Amino acid sequence: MPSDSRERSNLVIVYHRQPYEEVEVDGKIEYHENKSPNGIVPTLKSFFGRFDKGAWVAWKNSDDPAHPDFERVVEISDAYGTYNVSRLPLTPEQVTSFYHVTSKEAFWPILHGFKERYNYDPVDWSTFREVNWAFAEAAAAEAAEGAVVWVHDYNLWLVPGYLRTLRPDVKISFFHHTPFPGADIFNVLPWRKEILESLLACDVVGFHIPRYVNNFVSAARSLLEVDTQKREKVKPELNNQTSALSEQSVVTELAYEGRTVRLAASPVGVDVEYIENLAKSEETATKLAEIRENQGDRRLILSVGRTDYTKGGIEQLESYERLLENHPELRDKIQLMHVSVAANANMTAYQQIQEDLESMAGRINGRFGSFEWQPLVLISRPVPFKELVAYYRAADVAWITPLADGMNLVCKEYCASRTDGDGVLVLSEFAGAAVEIATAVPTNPFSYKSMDSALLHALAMDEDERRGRMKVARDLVKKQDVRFWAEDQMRALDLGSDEMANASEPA
Ligand code: GDG
Repeated sequence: MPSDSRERSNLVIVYHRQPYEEVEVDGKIEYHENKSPNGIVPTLKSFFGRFDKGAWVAWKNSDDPAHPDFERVVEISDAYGTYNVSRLPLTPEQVTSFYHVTSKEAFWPILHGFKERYNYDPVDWSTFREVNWAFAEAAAAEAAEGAVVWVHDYNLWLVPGYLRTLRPDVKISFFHHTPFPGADIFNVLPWRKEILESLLACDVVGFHIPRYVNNFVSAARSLLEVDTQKREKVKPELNNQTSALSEQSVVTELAYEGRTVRLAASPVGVDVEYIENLAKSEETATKLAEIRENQGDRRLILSVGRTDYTKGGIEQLESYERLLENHPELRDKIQLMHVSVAANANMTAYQQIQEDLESMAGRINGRFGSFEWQPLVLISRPVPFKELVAYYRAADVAWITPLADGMNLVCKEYCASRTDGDGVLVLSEFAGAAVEIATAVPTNPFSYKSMDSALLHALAMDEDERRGRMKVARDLVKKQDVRFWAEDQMRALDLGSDEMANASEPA
Protein backbone atom coordinates (compact mmCIF):
# COMPACT_ATOMS: atom_id res chain seq x y z
CA MET A 1 0.00 0.00 0.00
CA PRO A 2 1.30 3.49 -0.76
CA SER A 3 2.38 5.36 2.36
CA ASP A 4 1.16 8.95 1.73
CA SER A 5 -2.06 10.08 3.38
CA ARG A 6 -4.22 10.62 0.25
CA GLU A 7 -7.57 8.85 0.38
CA ARG A 8 -7.51 5.63 -1.66
CA SER A 9 -10.32 4.30 -3.86
CA ASN A 10 -12.38 1.15 -3.63
CA LEU A 11 -13.02 1.12 -7.36
CA VAL A 12 -10.27 1.99 -9.82
CA ILE A 13 -11.08 2.04 -13.52
CA VAL A 14 -8.18 1.81 -15.93
CA TYR A 15 -9.31 2.92 -19.38
CA HIS A 16 -7.32 4.68 -22.09
CA ARG A 17 -9.88 7.47 -22.61
CA GLN A 18 -10.17 10.27 -20.03
CA PRO A 19 -13.60 10.48 -18.40
CA TYR A 20 -14.11 14.21 -19.03
CA GLU A 21 -13.24 16.96 -21.45
CA GLU A 22 -10.59 19.53 -20.64
CA VAL A 23 -11.76 22.99 -21.59
CA GLU A 24 -9.78 26.20 -21.27
CA VAL A 25 -11.88 28.97 -19.73
CA ASP A 26 -10.22 32.40 -19.26
CA GLY A 27 -6.80 30.81 -19.43
CA LYS A 28 -7.69 28.19 -16.80
CA ILE A 29 -8.31 24.50 -17.43
CA GLU A 30 -11.75 23.32 -16.41
CA TYR A 31 -12.97 19.72 -16.47
CA HIS A 32 -16.36 19.31 -18.08
CA GLU A 33 -18.53 16.28 -18.47
CA ASN A 34 -18.24 14.69 -21.93
CA LYS A 35 -20.51 16.47 -24.39
CA SER A 36 -22.11 13.31 -25.65
CA PRO A 37 -23.29 11.09 -22.81
CA ASN A 38 -23.49 8.22 -25.28
CA GLY A 39 -21.05 5.32 -24.88
CA ILE A 40 -19.71 3.34 -21.95
CA VAL A 41 -17.82 6.08 -20.08
CA PRO A 42 -20.92 7.46 -18.25
CA THR A 43 -21.95 3.93 -17.26
CA LEU A 44 -18.52 3.22 -15.84
CA LYS A 45 -18.60 6.50 -13.94
CA SER A 46 -22.04 5.71 -12.55
CA PHE A 47 -20.43 2.84 -10.61
CA PHE A 48 -18.42 5.29 -8.54
CA GLY A 49 -21.65 6.05 -6.67
CA ARG A 50 -21.65 2.53 -5.20
CA PHE A 51 -18.19 2.72 -3.73
CA ASP A 52 -16.93 5.03 -0.99
CA LYS A 53 -14.38 6.48 -3.35
CA GLY A 54 -13.58 6.00 -7.03
CA ALA A 55 -10.59 6.66 -9.27
CA TRP A 56 -9.91 6.57 -12.99
CA VAL A 57 -6.51 6.05 -14.60
CA ALA A 58 -5.89 7.30 -18.17
CA TRP A 59 -2.92 8.63 -20.08
CA LYS A 60 -2.11 12.23 -20.97
CA ASN A 61 0.55 13.44 -23.38
CA SER A 62 3.65 14.94 -21.84
CA ASP A 63 7.03 15.80 -23.36
CA ASP A 64 8.73 15.18 -20.04
CA PRO A 65 6.90 12.47 -18.05
CA ALA A 66 9.31 12.86 -15.12
CA HIS A 67 8.20 16.50 -14.78
CA PRO A 68 4.76 16.79 -16.41
CA ASP A 69 3.35 20.29 -16.74
CA PHE A 70 0.05 19.15 -15.21
CA GLU A 71 -1.09 17.75 -11.90
CA ARG A 72 -0.76 13.96 -11.90
CA VAL A 73 -3.94 13.38 -9.94
CA VAL A 74 -6.94 15.71 -10.04
CA GLU A 75 -10.19 15.46 -8.17
CA ILE A 76 -13.27 15.80 -10.39
CA SER A 77 -16.79 16.49 -9.19
CA ASP A 78 -19.64 15.98 -11.62
CA ALA A 79 -23.09 14.46 -11.71
CA TYR A 80 -21.51 11.10 -10.88
CA GLY A 81 -19.92 12.24 -7.64
CA THR A 82 -16.35 13.08 -6.70
CA TYR A 83 -13.56 10.88 -7.99
CA ASN A 84 -9.84 11.03 -8.65
CA VAL A 85 -8.42 11.02 -12.13
CA SER A 86 -4.84 9.89 -12.30
CA ARG A 87 -3.24 11.13 -15.52
CA LEU A 88 -0.31 9.01 -16.50
CA PRO A 89 2.17 11.18 -18.40
CA LEU A 90 3.35 9.48 -21.60
CA THR A 91 5.53 10.93 -24.33
CA PRO A 92 4.09 11.08 -27.87
CA GLU A 93 6.71 8.43 -28.78
CA GLN A 94 5.48 6.10 -26.03
CA VAL A 95 1.88 6.56 -27.18
CA THR A 96 2.77 5.87 -30.80
CA SER A 97 4.73 2.77 -29.84
CA PHE A 98 2.39 1.16 -27.31
CA TYR A 99 -0.92 2.25 -28.84
CA HIS A 100 -0.62 2.91 -32.57
CA VAL A 101 2.09 0.37 -33.33
CA THR A 102 1.91 -2.54 -30.88
CA SER A 103 -1.81 -2.42 -30.14
CA LYS A 104 -3.19 -1.35 -33.51
CA GLU A 105 -0.73 -2.87 -35.98
CA ALA A 106 0.16 -6.09 -34.17
CA PHE A 107 -2.68 -6.95 -31.75
CA TRP A 108 -5.73 -5.55 -33.57
CA PRO A 109 -5.37 -7.66 -36.75
CA ILE A 110 -4.76 -10.82 -34.72
CA LEU A 111 -7.72 -10.17 -32.42
CA HIS A 112 -9.93 -9.87 -35.49
CA GLY A 113 -8.43 -12.86 -37.33
CA PHE A 114 -6.47 -10.97 -40.02
CA LYS A 115 -3.13 -12.79 -39.81
CA GLU A 116 -1.99 -11.29 -43.10
CA ARG A 117 -2.22 -7.76 -41.73
CA TYR A 118 -0.19 -8.51 -38.64
CA ASN A 119 2.86 -6.27 -38.48
CA TYR A 120 5.56 -7.45 -36.11
CA ASP A 121 8.62 -5.52 -37.28
CA PRO A 122 7.98 -2.08 -35.76
CA VAL A 123 6.90 -3.43 -32.34
CA ASP A 124 9.03 -2.28 -29.44
CA TRP A 125 8.03 -4.74 -26.74
CA SER A 126 10.07 -3.10 -24.01
CA THR A 127 8.08 0.13 -24.47
CA PHE A 128 4.82 -1.82 -24.31
CA ARG A 129 5.95 -3.39 -21.03
CA GLU A 130 7.16 -0.06 -19.66
CA VAL A 131 3.85 1.71 -20.40
CA ASN A 132 1.77 -1.14 -18.99
CA TRP A 133 3.96 -1.17 -15.88
CA ALA A 134 3.37 2.57 -15.47
CA PHE A 135 -0.41 2.03 -15.74
CA ALA A 136 -0.20 -0.74 -13.13
CA GLU A 137 1.78 1.50 -10.78
CA ALA A 138 -0.71 4.34 -11.23
CA ALA A 139 -3.61 1.97 -10.48
CA ALA A 140 -1.79 0.51 -7.46
CA ALA A 141 -1.25 4.02 -6.10
CA GLU A 142 -4.99 4.77 -6.23
CA ALA A 143 -6.32 1.46 -4.89
CA ALA A 144 -7.41 1.03 -1.27
CA GLU A 145 -6.82 -2.29 0.51
CA GLY A 146 -8.91 -4.97 -1.27
CA ALA A 147 -10.13 -2.52 -3.94
CA VAL A 148 -11.65 -3.58 -7.25
CA VAL A 149 -9.50 -2.60 -10.26
CA TRP A 150 -11.30 -2.80 -13.59
CA VAL A 151 -8.97 -2.73 -16.59
CA HIS A 152 -10.18 -2.25 -20.18
CA ASP A 153 -8.86 -3.60 -23.43
CA TYR A 154 -5.89 -5.22 -25.07
CA ASN A 155 -3.58 -2.20 -25.03
CA LEU A 156 -3.37 -2.83 -21.25
CA TRP A 157 -2.90 -6.61 -21.46
CA LEU A 158 0.11 -6.70 -19.15
CA VAL A 159 -1.44 -4.54 -16.43
CA PRO A 160 -3.13 -7.39 -14.48
CA GLY A 161 0.10 -9.38 -14.09
CA TYR A 162 2.10 -6.36 -12.92
CA LEU A 163 -0.68 -5.21 -10.63
CA ARG A 164 -0.95 -8.65 -9.00
CA THR A 165 2.78 -8.39 -8.14
CA LEU A 166 2.45 -4.85 -6.82
CA ARG A 167 -0.83 -5.39 -4.99
CA PRO A 168 -1.76 -9.01 -4.22
CA ASP A 169 -4.70 -7.73 -2.13
CA VAL A 170 -6.76 -6.12 -4.94
CA LYS A 171 -9.43 -7.77 -7.08
CA ILE A 172 -8.69 -7.44 -10.76
CA SER A 173 -11.19 -7.62 -13.58
CA PHE A 174 -10.26 -7.21 -17.24
CA PHE A 175 -12.73 -6.60 -20.07
CA HIS A 176 -12.04 -7.20 -23.77
CA HIS A 177 -14.01 -4.95 -26.13
CA THR A 178 -12.75 -6.84 -29.19
CA PRO A 179 -13.14 -10.46 -30.24
CA PHE A 180 -10.67 -12.94 -28.79
CA PRO A 181 -9.31 -15.48 -31.31
CA GLY A 182 -8.59 -19.17 -30.76
CA ALA A 183 -5.08 -20.58 -30.26
CA ASP A 184 -4.36 -20.99 -33.99
CA ILE A 185 -4.57 -17.26 -34.49
CA PHE A 186 -3.70 -15.84 -31.06
CA ASN A 187 -0.45 -17.77 -31.01
CA VAL A 188 0.84 -15.76 -33.97
CA LEU A 189 1.78 -13.21 -31.28
CA PRO A 190 5.30 -14.00 -30.03
CA TRP A 191 4.40 -12.52 -26.63
CA ARG A 192 1.44 -14.92 -26.28
CA LYS A 193 2.57 -16.63 -23.07
CA GLU A 194 3.38 -13.40 -21.26
CA ILE A 195 -0.03 -11.96 -22.21
CA LEU A 196 -1.95 -15.06 -21.14
CA GLU A 197 -0.09 -15.29 -17.84
CA SER A 198 -0.97 -11.67 -17.14
CA LEU A 199 -4.66 -12.26 -17.91
CA LEU A 200 -4.69 -15.33 -15.69
CA ALA A 201 -3.58 -13.11 -12.79
CA CYS A 202 -7.11 -11.60 -12.88
CA ASP A 203 -10.05 -12.59 -10.70
CA VAL A 204 -12.37 -12.09 -13.68
CA VAL A 205 -11.63 -11.95 -17.39
CA GLY A 206 -14.58 -10.52 -19.33
CA PHE A 207 -15.59 -10.84 -22.96
CA HIS A 208 -18.69 -9.91 -24.95
CA ILE A 209 -19.85 -13.41 -25.90
CA PRO A 210 -19.22 -17.09 -25.07
CA ARG A 211 -17.26 -17.75 -28.31
CA TYR A 212 -14.51 -15.36 -27.22
CA VAL A 213 -14.40 -16.97 -23.78
CA ASN A 214 -13.95 -20.43 -25.25
CA ASN A 215 -11.32 -19.09 -27.67
CA PHE A 216 -9.42 -17.61 -24.73
CA VAL A 217 -9.54 -20.97 -22.99
CA SER A 218 -8.19 -22.67 -26.13
CA ALA A 219 -5.28 -20.22 -26.26
CA ALA A 220 -4.57 -20.58 -22.52
CA ARG A 221 -4.74 -24.36 -22.73
CA SER A 222 -2.33 -24.47 -25.64
CA LEU A 223 0.48 -22.94 -23.60
CA LEU A 224 -0.29 -23.25 -19.89
CA GLU A 225 -1.48 -25.85 -17.40
CA VAL A 226 -5.01 -24.55 -16.93
CA ASP A 227 -7.90 -26.70 -15.80
CA THR A 228 -11.54 -26.11 -16.58
CA GLN A 229 -13.32 -25.93 -13.23
CA LYS A 230 -16.77 -25.08 -14.46
CA ARG A 231 -18.64 -25.08 -17.75
CA GLU A 232 -22.22 -23.91 -18.20
CA LYS A 233 -24.88 -24.04 -20.85
CA VAL A 234 -25.06 -20.77 -22.79
CA LYS A 235 -28.20 -18.82 -21.89
CA PRO A 236 -30.72 -18.33 -24.72
CA GLU A 237 -30.17 -14.54 -24.87
CA LEU A 238 -26.62 -15.23 -26.07
CA ASN A 239 -27.26 -18.19 -28.27
CA ASN A 240 -28.87 -17.30 -31.56
CA GLN A 241 -28.56 -20.68 -33.23
CA THR A 242 -28.18 -19.29 -36.74
CA SER A 243 -25.14 -17.19 -35.89
CA ALA A 244 -21.66 -18.20 -36.96
CA LEU A 245 -20.49 -17.17 -33.48
CA SER A 246 -22.88 -19.31 -31.44
CA GLU A 247 -21.65 -21.72 -28.73
CA GLN A 248 -23.66 -24.30 -26.80
CA SER A 249 -21.64 -24.24 -23.60
CA VAL A 250 -19.09 -21.89 -22.12
CA VAL A 251 -16.28 -22.23 -19.61
CA THR A 252 -16.99 -20.05 -16.58
CA GLU A 253 -14.09 -20.96 -14.29
CA LEU A 254 -10.49 -21.92 -14.83
CA ALA A 255 -7.94 -23.03 -12.27
CA TYR A 256 -4.40 -21.83 -12.77
CA GLU A 257 -1.52 -22.15 -10.32
CA GLY A 258 -3.82 -22.68 -7.36
CA ARG A 259 -6.08 -19.72 -8.14
CA THR A 260 -9.57 -19.58 -9.61
CA VAL A 261 -10.13 -17.29 -12.58
CA ARG A 262 -13.72 -16.53 -13.45
CA LEU A 263 -14.60 -16.01 -17.10
CA ALA A 264 -17.63 -13.89 -17.88
CA ALA A 265 -19.45 -13.29 -21.17
CA SER A 266 -21.36 -10.01 -20.88
CA PRO A 267 -22.36 -8.23 -24.07
CA VAL A 268 -21.84 -4.47 -23.99
CA GLY A 269 -25.11 -2.67 -24.65
CA VAL A 270 -26.26 0.87 -25.28
CA ASP A 271 -28.00 3.46 -23.13
CA VAL A 272 -31.49 2.75 -24.43
CA GLU A 273 -33.21 5.32 -22.24
CA TYR A 274 -30.94 8.10 -23.46
CA ILE A 275 -31.30 7.10 -27.12
CA GLU A 276 -35.07 6.69 -26.89
CA ASN A 277 -35.42 10.14 -25.38
CA LEU A 278 -33.36 11.58 -28.20
CA ALA A 279 -35.38 9.64 -30.76
CA LYS A 280 -38.61 11.08 -29.38
CA SER A 281 -37.35 14.67 -29.12
CA GLU A 282 -38.65 17.65 -31.10
CA GLU A 283 -35.20 18.16 -32.56
CA THR A 284 -35.16 14.64 -34.00
CA ALA A 285 -38.68 15.08 -35.38
CA THR A 286 -37.61 18.26 -37.21
CA LYS A 287 -34.46 16.64 -38.61
CA LEU A 288 -36.36 13.50 -39.57
CA ALA A 289 -38.95 15.53 -41.50
CA GLU A 290 -36.12 17.29 -43.32
CA ILE A 291 -34.41 13.99 -44.23
CA ARG A 292 -37.69 12.48 -45.40
CA GLU A 293 -38.46 15.46 -47.57
CA ASN A 294 -35.10 15.11 -49.28
CA GLN A 295 -35.56 11.36 -49.66
CA GLY A 296 -38.99 11.52 -51.24
CA ASP A 297 -40.01 7.96 -52.13
CA ARG A 298 -36.47 6.63 -52.15
CA ARG A 299 -35.57 4.00 -49.57
CA LEU A 300 -32.68 4.90 -47.30
CA ILE A 301 -30.03 2.30 -46.48
CA LEU A 302 -27.70 3.35 -43.67
CA SER A 303 -24.27 2.09 -42.75
CA VAL A 304 -22.24 3.57 -39.86
CA GLY A 305 -18.84 2.61 -38.51
CA ARG A 306 -15.21 3.53 -38.04
CA THR A 307 -12.94 3.42 -41.09
CA ASP A 308 -11.30 0.09 -40.39
CA TYR A 309 -10.75 -3.02 -42.49
CA THR A 310 -12.60 -5.06 -39.85
CA LYS A 311 -15.79 -3.09 -40.50
CA GLY A 312 -16.09 -4.40 -44.07
CA GLY A 313 -16.79 -1.05 -45.77
CA ILE A 314 -15.12 -2.02 -49.04
CA GLU A 315 -17.00 -5.32 -49.28
CA GLN A 316 -20.22 -3.45 -48.63
CA LEU A 317 -19.69 -0.92 -51.40
CA GLU A 318 -18.80 -3.78 -53.76
CA SER A 319 -22.11 -5.40 -52.93
CA TYR A 320 -23.97 -2.13 -53.49
CA GLU A 321 -22.34 -1.74 -56.89
CA ARG A 322 -23.30 -5.30 -57.86
CA LEU A 323 -26.89 -4.70 -56.83
CA LEU A 324 -27.20 -1.54 -58.90
CA GLU A 325 -25.64 -3.34 -61.83
CA ASN A 326 -27.78 -6.48 -61.61
CA HIS A 327 -31.03 -4.84 -60.53
CA PRO A 328 -31.68 -1.81 -62.73
CA GLU A 329 -35.15 -1.56 -61.18
CA LEU A 330 -33.49 -0.39 -57.94
CA ARG A 331 -31.81 2.59 -59.61
CA ASP A 332 -33.23 5.89 -58.48
CA LYS A 333 -35.30 4.04 -55.87
CA ILE A 334 -32.65 3.60 -53.15
CA GLN A 335 -29.83 5.57 -51.59
CA LEU A 336 -26.98 4.36 -49.40
CA MET A 337 -25.62 6.67 -46.72
CA HIS A 338 -22.25 5.27 -45.71
CA VAL A 339 -20.81 6.99 -42.63
CA SER A 340 -17.20 5.93 -42.17
CA VAL A 341 -15.27 7.96 -39.66
CA ALA A 342 -11.50 7.69 -39.27
CA ALA A 343 -10.45 7.24 -35.64
CA ASN A 344 -6.78 6.63 -36.45
CA ALA A 345 -6.39 8.83 -39.50
CA ASN A 346 -2.60 8.96 -39.26
CA MET A 347 -2.15 5.22 -39.74
CA THR A 348 -1.29 3.95 -43.23
CA ALA A 349 -3.68 0.96 -43.10
CA TYR A 350 -6.61 3.29 -42.42
CA GLN A 351 -5.57 5.92 -44.96
CA GLN A 352 -5.59 3.23 -47.64
CA ILE A 353 -9.13 2.16 -46.77
CA GLN A 354 -10.31 5.76 -46.79
CA GLU A 355 -8.82 6.24 -50.26
CA ASP A 356 -10.38 3.00 -51.51
CA LEU A 357 -13.80 3.97 -50.13
CA GLU A 358 -13.58 7.37 -51.79
CA SER A 359 -12.57 5.96 -55.13
CA MET A 360 -15.33 3.31 -55.05
CA ALA A 361 -17.93 5.86 -54.04
CA GLY A 362 -16.82 8.09 -56.92
CA ARG A 363 -17.07 5.17 -59.35
CA ILE A 364 -20.52 4.08 -58.17
CA ASN A 365 -21.92 7.60 -58.34
CA GLY A 366 -20.25 8.14 -61.71
CA ARG A 367 -21.60 4.89 -63.15
CA PHE A 368 -25.16 5.04 -61.91
CA GLY A 369 -25.89 8.55 -60.65
CA SER A 370 -27.62 11.44 -62.33
CA PHE A 371 -28.15 15.12 -61.63
CA GLU A 372 -31.27 14.20 -59.65
CA TRP A 373 -30.03 11.06 -57.91
CA GLN A 374 -26.82 10.30 -56.04
CA PRO A 375 -26.82 6.55 -55.31
CA LEU A 376 -24.24 6.76 -52.54
CA VAL A 377 -23.49 9.41 -49.96
CA LEU A 378 -20.12 8.85 -48.32
CA ILE A 379 -19.60 10.77 -45.08
CA SER A 380 -16.15 10.80 -43.52
CA ARG A 381 -16.68 13.45 -40.85
CA PRO A 382 -18.28 12.50 -37.54
CA VAL A 383 -22.01 13.16 -37.55
CA PRO A 384 -23.25 14.60 -34.22
CA PHE A 385 -24.96 11.80 -32.29
CA LYS A 386 -28.32 13.62 -32.15
CA GLU A 387 -28.30 13.86 -35.94
CA LEU A 388 -27.24 10.23 -36.23
CA VAL A 389 -30.34 9.23 -34.27
CA ALA A 390 -32.51 11.08 -36.81
CA TYR A 391 -30.82 9.11 -39.62
CA TYR A 392 -31.37 5.87 -37.69
CA ARG A 393 -35.05 6.82 -37.52
CA ALA A 394 -35.17 7.61 -41.23
CA ALA A 395 -33.33 4.51 -42.44
CA ASP A 396 -35.47 1.79 -43.98
CA VAL A 397 -32.53 -0.57 -43.59
CA ALA A 398 -29.47 -0.47 -41.32
CA TRP A 399 -26.82 -2.42 -43.22
CA ILE A 400 -24.17 -3.43 -40.69
CA THR A 401 -21.73 -5.88 -42.22
CA PRO A 402 -18.39 -6.07 -40.37
CA LEU A 403 -15.98 -8.88 -41.25
CA ALA A 404 -15.25 -9.17 -37.52
CA ASP A 405 -16.53 -7.06 -34.64
CA GLY A 406 -16.34 -7.66 -30.89
CA MET A 407 -19.93 -6.55 -30.41
CA ASN A 408 -21.02 -3.63 -32.68
CA LEU A 409 -23.00 -0.96 -30.92
CA VAL A 410 -24.30 0.76 -34.05
CA CYS A 411 -26.82 -2.01 -34.68
CA LYS A 412 -28.07 -1.71 -31.10
CA GLU A 413 -28.31 2.10 -31.39
CA TYR A 414 -30.40 1.59 -34.55
CA CYS A 415 -32.87 -0.70 -32.72
CA ALA A 416 -32.98 1.61 -29.68
CA SER A 417 -33.79 4.59 -31.95
CA ARG A 418 -36.70 2.80 -33.61
CA THR A 419 -39.32 3.83 -31.07
CA ASP A 420 -41.73 3.75 -34.04
CA GLY A 421 -41.19 -0.05 -34.25
CA ASP A 422 -40.27 -0.10 -37.94
CA GLY A 423 -36.98 -0.59 -39.81
CA VAL A 424 -34.93 -3.63 -40.83
CA LEU A 425 -31.53 -4.55 -39.45
CA VAL A 426 -29.20 -6.52 -41.71
CA LEU A 427 -26.38 -7.79 -39.53
CA SER A 428 -23.16 -9.63 -40.22
CA GLU A 429 -22.91 -13.08 -38.67
CA PHE A 430 -19.44 -12.07 -37.49
CA ALA A 431 -20.51 -9.24 -35.20
CA GLY A 432 -20.80 -10.29 -31.55
CA ALA A 433 -24.30 -8.74 -31.50
CA ALA A 434 -25.45 -11.46 -33.92
CA VAL A 435 -25.63 -14.01 -31.11
CA GLU A 436 -28.11 -11.73 -29.33
CA ILE A 437 -30.26 -10.20 -32.08
CA ALA A 438 -31.76 -13.32 -33.59
CA THR A 439 -34.38 -11.45 -35.64
CA ALA A 440 -31.89 -9.40 -37.65
CA VAL A 441 -31.49 -10.50 -41.26
CA PRO A 442 -28.18 -12.35 -41.11
CA THR A 443 -25.53 -11.87 -43.74
CA ASN A 444 -22.11 -13.31 -44.44
CA PRO A 445 -19.83 -10.51 -45.64
CA PHE A 446 -17.41 -13.04 -47.16
CA SER A 447 -20.08 -14.20 -49.60
CA TYR A 448 -21.25 -12.05 -52.54
CA LYS A 449 -24.46 -14.00 -52.75
CA SER A 450 -25.29 -13.65 -49.08
CA MET A 451 -24.45 -9.93 -49.00
CA ASP A 452 -26.58 -9.13 -52.04
CA SER A 453 -29.54 -11.31 -51.15
CA ALA A 454 -29.76 -10.10 -47.53
CA LEU A 455 -30.12 -6.50 -48.66
CA LEU A 456 -32.68 -7.44 -51.31
CA HIS A 457 -34.60 -9.41 -48.70
CA ALA A 458 -34.57 -6.44 -46.31
CA LEU A 459 -35.77 -4.03 -49.00
CA ALA A 460 -38.61 -6.35 -49.97
CA MET A 461 -39.79 -7.17 -46.44
CA ASP A 462 -43.43 -6.32 -45.68
CA GLU A 463 -44.39 -4.09 -42.79
CA ASP A 464 -45.80 -6.83 -40.54
CA GLU A 465 -42.61 -8.83 -40.72
CA ARG A 466 -40.46 -5.73 -40.22
CA ARG A 467 -42.36 -4.77 -37.09
CA GLY A 468 -42.41 -8.31 -35.72
CA ARG A 469 -38.65 -8.64 -36.06
CA MET A 470 -37.94 -5.15 -34.74
CA LYS A 471 -40.07 -5.73 -31.65
CA VAL A 472 -38.05 -8.77 -30.62
CA ALA A 473 -34.78 -6.97 -31.38
CA ARG A 474 -35.81 -3.89 -29.39
CA ASP A 475 -36.88 -5.95 -26.37
CA LEU A 476 -33.51 -7.67 -26.37
CA VAL A 477 -31.51 -4.45 -26.80
CA LYS A 478 -33.53 -2.87 -23.98
CA LYS A 479 -32.99 -5.81 -21.68
CA GLN A 480 -29.27 -6.19 -22.35
CA ASP A 481 -28.43 -2.52 -22.22
CA VAL A 482 -25.22 -0.86 -21.07
CA ARG A 483 -26.15 -1.10 -17.38
CA PHE A 484 -26.94 -4.80 -17.74
CA TRP A 485 -23.42 -5.30 -19.08
CA ALA A 486 -21.71 -3.44 -16.26
CA GLU A 487 -23.87 -5.15 -13.60
CA ASP A 488 -23.10 -8.54 -15.11
CA GLN A 489 -19.35 -7.89 -14.95
CA MET A 490 -19.65 -6.66 -11.36
CA ARG A 491 -21.64 -9.73 -10.40
CA ALA A 492 -18.88 -11.91 -11.78
CA LEU A 493 -16.45 -10.08 -9.51
CA ASP A 494 -18.57 -10.61 -6.43
CA LEU A 495 -18.18 -14.30 -7.03
CA GLY A 496 -14.50 -13.88 -7.88
CA SER A 497 -11.68 -16.07 -6.67
CA ASP A 498 -11.29 -14.47 -3.23
CA GLU A 499 -14.85 -15.20 -2.21
CA MET A 500 -14.62 -18.64 -3.75
CA ALA A 501 -11.47 -19.37 -1.78
CA ASN A 502 -12.95 -18.00 1.45
CA ALA A 503 -16.17 -19.87 0.93
CA SER A 504 -14.34 -23.15 0.55
CA GLU A 505 -12.25 -22.63 3.69
CA PRO A 506 -13.64 -23.94 6.99
CA ALA A 507 -14.62 -21.05 9.28
C1 GDG B 1 -15.15 -1.36 -29.98
C2 GDG B 1 -15.31 -2.74 -30.63
C3 GDG B 1 -17.50 -2.99 -29.46
C4 GDG B 1 -19.70 6.03 -35.32
N1 GDG B 1 -19.77 6.99 -36.25
C5 GDG B 1 -20.23 8.08 -35.64
C6 GDG B 1 -20.45 7.77 -34.29
N2 GDG B 1 -20.11 6.51 -34.12
C7 GDG B 1 -20.23 5.82 -32.83
C8 GDG B 1 -21.43 4.91 -32.84
C9 GDG B 1 -21.05 3.89 -31.78
C10 GDG B 1 -19.53 3.90 -31.84
O1 GDG B 1 -19.12 5.01 -32.60
C11 GDG B 1 -18.98 2.67 -32.56
O2 GDG B 1 -19.12 1.58 -31.71
P1 GDG B 1 -18.95 0.09 -32.23
O3 GDG B 1 -19.32 -0.82 -31.15
O4 GDG B 1 -19.82 -0.11 -33.43
O5 GDG B 1 -17.44 -0.05 -32.70
P2 GDG B 1 -15.93 0.27 -32.15
O6 GDG B 1 -15.65 1.71 -32.12
O7 GDG B 1 -15.05 -0.53 -33.03
O8 GDG B 1 -15.85 -0.29 -30.65
C12 GDG B 1 -16.78 -3.07 -30.82
C13 GDG B 1 -17.20 -1.68 -28.73
O9 GDG B 1 -15.79 -1.44 -28.66
C14 GDG B 1 -17.78 -1.66 -27.30
O10 GDG B 1 -17.27 -2.69 -26.52
O11 GDG B 1 -18.89 -3.07 -29.70
O12 GDG B 1 -16.92 -4.37 -31.36
O13 GDG B 1 -14.62 -2.80 -31.90
O14 GDG B 1 -21.46 4.31 -30.52
O15 GDG B 1 -22.57 5.66 -32.56
N3 GDG B 1 -20.91 8.65 -33.39
C15 GDG B 1 -21.16 9.90 -33.84
N4 GDG B 1 -20.97 10.27 -35.14
C16 GDG B 1 -20.51 9.40 -36.07
O16 GDG B 1 -20.34 9.76 -37.23
N5 GDG B 1 -21.60 10.80 -32.96
